[in-house]
Amino acid sequence: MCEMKVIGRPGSSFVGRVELVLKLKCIEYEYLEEDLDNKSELLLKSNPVFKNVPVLFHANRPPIIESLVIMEYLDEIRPDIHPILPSNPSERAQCRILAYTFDTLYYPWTKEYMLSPENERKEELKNMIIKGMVMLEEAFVTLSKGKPFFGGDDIGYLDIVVGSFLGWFRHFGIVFGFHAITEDRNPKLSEWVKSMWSHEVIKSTIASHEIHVKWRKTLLDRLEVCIPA
Ligand SMILES: N[C@@H](CCC(=O)N[C@@H](CS)C(=O)NCC(=O)O)C(=O)O
Repeated sequence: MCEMKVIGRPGSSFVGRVELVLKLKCIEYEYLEEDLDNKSELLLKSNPVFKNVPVLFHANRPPIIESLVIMEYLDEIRPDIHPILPSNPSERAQCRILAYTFDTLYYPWTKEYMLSPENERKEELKNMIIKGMVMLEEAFVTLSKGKPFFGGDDIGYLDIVVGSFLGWFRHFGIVFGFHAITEDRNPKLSEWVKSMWSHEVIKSTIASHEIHVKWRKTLLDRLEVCIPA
């Protein structure tokens, strides 16, 4: 029996982060698929405040929520295999600041971009995302020190935080013709995207375009339910 279990949902980048770390650290886990339209007792009991996925269970310890917290937890309990956070405290702090920025700004912008029916707002968000990716390019240059990943020679914390959204970036390109990362604006990040997609663990974890299409449809359907007639 696996001592690690993850409640997840296909196409969730946040769940993808956790699965990426588990795979990179060669930790076996059981995946418990959640129906977010009909939440299980297990989810409601283990994450009663946010009621979202991922949730990690490790043996009999209390459940752990929030993808970034879970990532750090896994790094702490398995520091010997594929460490993901840099050992230098200042670089670690930079990584955490960028992850926080990504989750509190860039992610809500991308979510609103894909759900907004208004072209004017979409255009505004597109420009905000583009600026965000230019800032991320600068951070990449500093942190990667000329190596292919934020983490250096191999995938690290920020590669996972940002890379878990590569499926959505691909989706935006296919569906809206919007490329958040381009060679002229983000030459280094474009190389990074190629390195990421050629990494076996990334290829086998990021959900397919079809799953992203379904997930976006679910989110749009939910919005319709919420709009008063
Ligand atoms: N900050 C959370 C965000 C998690 C999140 O938003 N998960 C979504 C799936 S991608 C979810 O479970 N949403 C609940 C719902 O749709 O009802 C994290 O990093 O884990």
